[in-house]
Amino acid sequence: MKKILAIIGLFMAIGMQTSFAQNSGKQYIEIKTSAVCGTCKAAIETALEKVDGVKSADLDLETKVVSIKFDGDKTNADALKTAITEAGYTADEVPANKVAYDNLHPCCKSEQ
Ligand SMILES: [Cu+2]
Repeated sequence: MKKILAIIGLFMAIGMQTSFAQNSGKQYIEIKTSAVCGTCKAAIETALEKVDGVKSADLDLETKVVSIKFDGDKTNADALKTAITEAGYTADEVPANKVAYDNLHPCCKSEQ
């Protein structure tokens, strides 16, 4: 019986690895934001680095794109976008949280 369970477990492990390979482990994503200045850059990077599983977040102010390295077992693209929008900025197609956006420094408000 133990042997059968071990074999079943092995097949499940292989199956899971195959189906979740793209969503687990080390992941990298680039998200376009509405950052304007250095304050925005710091706010977005800080918000992202607070998300469990995020290894690093680096925003390029020229392109407004934030490059994020994260652990796909702990977080995902949607959660990362939510962290950005809740800081008051847009994340790709997701609009900024209205309240957070209204609380931004006036110079950090992009055209929305
Ligand atoms: Cu700003």
